[in-house]
Amino acid sequence: MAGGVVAGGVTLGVAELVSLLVSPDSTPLEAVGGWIVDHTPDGFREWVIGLVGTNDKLLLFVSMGVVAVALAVAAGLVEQVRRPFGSALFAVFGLLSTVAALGRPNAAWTWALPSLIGVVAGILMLRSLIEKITALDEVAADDLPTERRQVMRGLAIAGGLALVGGVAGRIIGLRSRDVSAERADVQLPTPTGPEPSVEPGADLKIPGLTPYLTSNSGFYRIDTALTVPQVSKDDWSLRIHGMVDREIRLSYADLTAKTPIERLVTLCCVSNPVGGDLIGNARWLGYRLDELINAAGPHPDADMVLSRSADGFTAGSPLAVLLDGRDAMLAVGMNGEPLPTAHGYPARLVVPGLYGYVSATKWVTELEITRFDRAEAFWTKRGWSAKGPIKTECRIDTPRGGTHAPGKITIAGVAWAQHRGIKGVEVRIDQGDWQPARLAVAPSIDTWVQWAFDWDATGNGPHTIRARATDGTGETQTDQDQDVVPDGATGYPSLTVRIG
Ligand SMILES: Nc1nc2c(c(=O)[nH]1)N[C@H]1C(S)=C(S)[C@@H](COP(=O)(O)O)O[C@H]1N2
Ligand SMILES: [Mo]
Repeated sequence: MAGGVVAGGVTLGVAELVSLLVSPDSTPLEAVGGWIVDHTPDGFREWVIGLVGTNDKLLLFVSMGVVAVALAVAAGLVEQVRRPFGSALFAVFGLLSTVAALGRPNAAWTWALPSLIGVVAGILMLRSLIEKITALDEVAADDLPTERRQVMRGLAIAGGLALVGGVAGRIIGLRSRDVSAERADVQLPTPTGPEPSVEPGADLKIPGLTPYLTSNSGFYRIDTALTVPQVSKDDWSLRIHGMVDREIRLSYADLTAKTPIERLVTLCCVSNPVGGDLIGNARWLGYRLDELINAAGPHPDADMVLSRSADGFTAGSPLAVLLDGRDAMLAVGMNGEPLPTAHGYPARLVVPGLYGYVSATKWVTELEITRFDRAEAFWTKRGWSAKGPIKTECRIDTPRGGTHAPGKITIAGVAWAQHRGIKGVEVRIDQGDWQPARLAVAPSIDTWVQWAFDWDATGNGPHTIRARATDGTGETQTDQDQDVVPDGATGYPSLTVRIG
């Protein structure tokens, strides 16, 4: 039993050490974890995320650890009774892990090495341990106390070494890649024109209402990578290629020699349910995508930009949207700071008006100019719509449900229809008339807008509050409730309060 655990520890430890030379994403832990995430049915994934929120990745690693120990114990027991079936179990695991590693989005053949070398080391360890243990068992235990103790000590030392080696390998790996120190030293370039100021009237400062600007630490996060990619700006480059007249490759220095723009843009996720909080508004500093792409000379028959990240994520954006004059950018700064590592340091895309999954590629390294009928992006392969324009929506932030005293209650929230802007928000109490809410100042059509409505609450008992927004083109959001799949949730947000 202990033999199996020790051998399992050796496998993972050696694999971690080998991965230092290959890629952090090639370890069995990352590869198998990534495979599991990719093959989890959407419904189950959402149920788990609903339970544990963004601790889902921690939960995954912990459960993988438990399963790994159980497998190792089983392999040890089996090997003891029936050689070489325990070793065979290890080999099967090694092969599965190898296949998982090779199947990762940006894997090279070398990604097989951590699993293979790790599992060979594990099997050798298992066999020699089991041999020793069975040799001992053939003699009565108390006949050979010293030898037995020696073997046990050897076992403990080997296990300890494997554990220390594995943990050290992991820490060294994480440390050596960590870009937080270099990020702290980055000097952001100065944008053209005046800094986009947040006019005082943009924030109604109503208690319970989401602030107009979202802080970097409070900004929602969506990424498929199991660990946050660490990309050094010195290794980073952006390649613009595909259906272009001339391929371009820009280093970080090439980029920052250009003049950036700075804009307020609200980013939101297609997975945001009505009333959800997968949306945030920040001041982004970056380089106009139309200038970068036009410099490469895109072909007239191209209609998609497939952006690819260092971690193999892809997003497909309509080329026409990126070139239509809106402030689509390759962003390097967020709210006056270099991009936080979790938000794409050193560079990511920000496109006003498109959901993140079709546009906002973090740690972006490639823009392939192509066609929607030739290429498919990460989420499109998984059943989400190829195109993802943001739908007009709003949210009620305050009051919260529960019981409230009769009298004046301020109902307030945010509304968004990026790049079309918000023309109005209306509120309806129970079956009453739709009444206009007041709108805060909107510094641009690319951000959300705060709204508020003063309700004179009378009539004890439950009341339902609904809200709906009308975008800058005059179109009111649909009342049809739709789930987030395949292209974003719709429906009026609603809230029930008790007056009394
Ligand atoms: N590399 C990478 N970029 C990505 C994603 C990802 O999983 N990997 N998720 C996308 C999605 S679905 C959204 S909504 C936004 C979220 O950006 P944020 O994490 O900075 O809020 O990033 C987009 N860019
Ligand atoms: Mo998203």
